[in-house]
Amino acid sequence: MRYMTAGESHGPQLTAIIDGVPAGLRISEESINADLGRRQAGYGRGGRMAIEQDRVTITSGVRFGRTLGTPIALTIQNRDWEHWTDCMAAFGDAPADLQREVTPRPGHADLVGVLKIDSDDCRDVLERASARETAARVAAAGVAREFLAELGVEVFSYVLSIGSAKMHEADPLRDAVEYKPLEIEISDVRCPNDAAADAMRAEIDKARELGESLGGTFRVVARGLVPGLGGYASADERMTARIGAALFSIPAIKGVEFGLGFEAARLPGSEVHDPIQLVPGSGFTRASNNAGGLEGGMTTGMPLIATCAMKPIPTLMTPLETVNLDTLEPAEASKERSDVCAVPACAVVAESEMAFALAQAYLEKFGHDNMADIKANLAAYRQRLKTAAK
Ligand code: EPS
Repeated sequence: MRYMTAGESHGPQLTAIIDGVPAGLRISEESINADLGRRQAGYGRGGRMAIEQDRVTITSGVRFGRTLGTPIALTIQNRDWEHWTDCMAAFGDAPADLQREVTPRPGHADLVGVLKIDSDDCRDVLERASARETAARVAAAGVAREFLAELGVEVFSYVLSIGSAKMHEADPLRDAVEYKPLEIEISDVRCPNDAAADAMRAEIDKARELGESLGGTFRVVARGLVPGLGGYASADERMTARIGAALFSIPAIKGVEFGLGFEAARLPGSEVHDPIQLVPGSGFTRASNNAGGLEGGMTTGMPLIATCAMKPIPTLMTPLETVNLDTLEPAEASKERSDVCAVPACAVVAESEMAFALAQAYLEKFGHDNMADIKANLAAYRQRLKTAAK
């Protein structure tokens, strides 16, 4: 299963095509729309989110609410397009009064992008490099999420820090799986701790006043996985690499850790590795989950826990120094409407990326033609693991 997206931030629409989805999977536009809504939300978002109300339209690959096993095409309209029809027209000449973007923002794709494609207008780059594209990813991954849900897998995320405001966790790798999705979803910073959430909002307010932007960290957790997804034999089978690549593909992600992550490099082996236990009639388990659900490039069956770091958004209302690409003189970087903080939104995108990577691994292991065969294969595998543990 794979997907591809197309679309500019201020073009008419975003498009995603997913190929390799098994037949017989029940999907609903409502649940994809719910994920799109979660991606749009969050304290610190900017004016664009007041314009958009992202909703998916599915135009192929689904009949009577079930997938056909054929490519699924999804689109999301950009409501803002109506304000950009001249500036972003696909054909015709550029308007005489076109304002080219010639003051690239440090931290965005603007400068390196125009150098790479030989353009004199950063808009040729930034329209696609914008994180708006992640709406199409969330829509595509909505199908993967429905697939995982049918197999008993849940993927959720929560925000750990925004700027210097951080949620305290006594035992992070245990706490991470205890949070209830509802207490995360009702928080506008996706943080289940009220005091930490207040501190995060205060940081965002302060940043907005200063013309600043803020990054942060969040965790993505997948529960209900079977052991043995991915593989140990070859580099491209390893889930650590595959999920890591998926998470690093999200704009602004600067760090990804699994389980203890960097902390594991500081501790002796006896405090890092998770003792193996046998639960008769059920299977093997671990006394702890420092590995974050991955061992030898495969899932262990314990919750998969990734912690991600997002850098602050590059568009600053108090801009940094840049160079004007026309005059080659020092200048202030462009400022256009943007978000002060999009960490909660980024966490939802990361859920989507993790869900897609996990769905691919399930399809590899249990077949990909249709849901009935996949479920039968999964049940047989679970039974073998239980029997082996008698
Ligand atoms: C975004 C839409 C964008 C930005 C943001 C993410 O809308 P606009 O550019 O019209 O304000 O709010 O993009 C960025 C942070 C970025 O760096 O490009 C969205 O839909 O998520």
